[in-house]
Amino acid sequence: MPTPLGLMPRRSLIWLLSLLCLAAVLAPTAARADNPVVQTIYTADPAPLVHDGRVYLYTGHDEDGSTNFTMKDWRVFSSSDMANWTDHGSPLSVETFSWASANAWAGQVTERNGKFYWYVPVTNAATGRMAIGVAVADSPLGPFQDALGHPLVENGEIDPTVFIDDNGQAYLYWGNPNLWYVTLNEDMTSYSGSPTRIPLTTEGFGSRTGNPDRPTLYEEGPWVYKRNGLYYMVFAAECCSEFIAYSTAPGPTGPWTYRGTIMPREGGSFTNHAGVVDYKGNSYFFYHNGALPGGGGFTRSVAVERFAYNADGTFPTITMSSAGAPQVGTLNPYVRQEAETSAWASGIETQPSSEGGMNVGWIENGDWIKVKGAAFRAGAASFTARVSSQTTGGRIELRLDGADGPQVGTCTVPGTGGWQTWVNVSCPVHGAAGTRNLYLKFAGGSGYLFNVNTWQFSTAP
Ligand code: FUB
Repeated sequence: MPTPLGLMPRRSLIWLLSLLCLAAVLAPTAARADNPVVQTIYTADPAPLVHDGRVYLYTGHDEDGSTNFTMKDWRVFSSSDMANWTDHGSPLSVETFSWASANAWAGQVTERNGKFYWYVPVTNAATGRMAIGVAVADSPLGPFQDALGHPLVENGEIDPTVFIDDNGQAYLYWGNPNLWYVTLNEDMTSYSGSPTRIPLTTEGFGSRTGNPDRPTLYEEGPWVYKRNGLYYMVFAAECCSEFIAYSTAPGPTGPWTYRGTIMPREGGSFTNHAGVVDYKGNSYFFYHNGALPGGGGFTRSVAVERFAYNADGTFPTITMSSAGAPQVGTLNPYVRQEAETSAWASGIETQPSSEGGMNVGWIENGDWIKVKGAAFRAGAASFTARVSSQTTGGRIELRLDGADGPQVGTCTVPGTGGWQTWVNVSCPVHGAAGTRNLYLKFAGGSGYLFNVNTWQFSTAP
């Protein structure tokens, strides 16, 4: 029979309490985890861009069941707090390039003079080789159009990264197994001179053993940027499995010096691919792994860690976490929020909405969405959501702190006659105050219940 706590010897009690504390720290905390960033689809090859106060995260998209980099389109997500991410769908696919046939692999977006340029590798249908295309848009969310109608450059190699130096000179780097660059013209869609091969020396890119064809660690996925006058080239190293390493140089074209490992091999995907940005005073390291259920080398997921450079500008070692990056600030529940903005989504999927943007769909009983750090301040009085249902609807339970946490309101969703026939539903809210993690938990009968496009709380008059 267990001994009541009060009767335990003091030493055993301290031991038990320590164990309980340790268990609480080590317990799997699915509800706390915010990595990977996207849970509704598999994503890969992150390319973050900071623009106008938001982080835009461009990714590849591993198809469900992919067994060999089956990738047909690219995706965009954005965040203003590094914890809640909005799904913006797919503004670019292989089909955007009339000359391409397959392989929507790793690219990067940059902005110049109000236009957004997305450099991507795809298979050129005419040659059967990988080529680099460039798409252009007026907004970071697209829609992106093929800027040229043909490849920008083609040599059978992949993974473009684009960098614009302080003097306005832009460079495109790419390559696997080699490493190339060209100097882009100001139009960002043509270049001067010919592609130049960056010497892959062991001083520049470390040494690999056991592969005479590839004597350095450089594998693929370069990411070039400049910080405090130093040029950084972060890259995927030594397949397989890959780790992330980096080199630095005094100029954009070298000479490069190998600086070591940033992220060791881990995470259940034999590739990794990095993107690095500074945002709101912190530095962030994006990468991918196989962390979602069903995840692996061809079903990857993008994740992010916050980090700080060492005082001398070198990278610390960064390891993968399930916690992700800390939230910067809070989310305002009193302005209209997209339902596809979340820190974690369980069970649901997203789709383009007839009202613009995306909506949350394929909702079944028990699915939920976590919105991190909703600042309810003095308290919410009511909740309104824009919903649709081709069936008989269901309920949105408003819960705090966890998917089974305290329930502060319940909104009934009726059938609306169609999955894109939208109506507003409202319900009273009691007990939502302060800054809390909000869970929209979906309940009802069997099958798909309803869709949600937007939601918003209001305070008492
Ligand atoms: O996603 C396809 C390829 O896998 C990318 O182009 C590489 O960087 C590797 O991540």
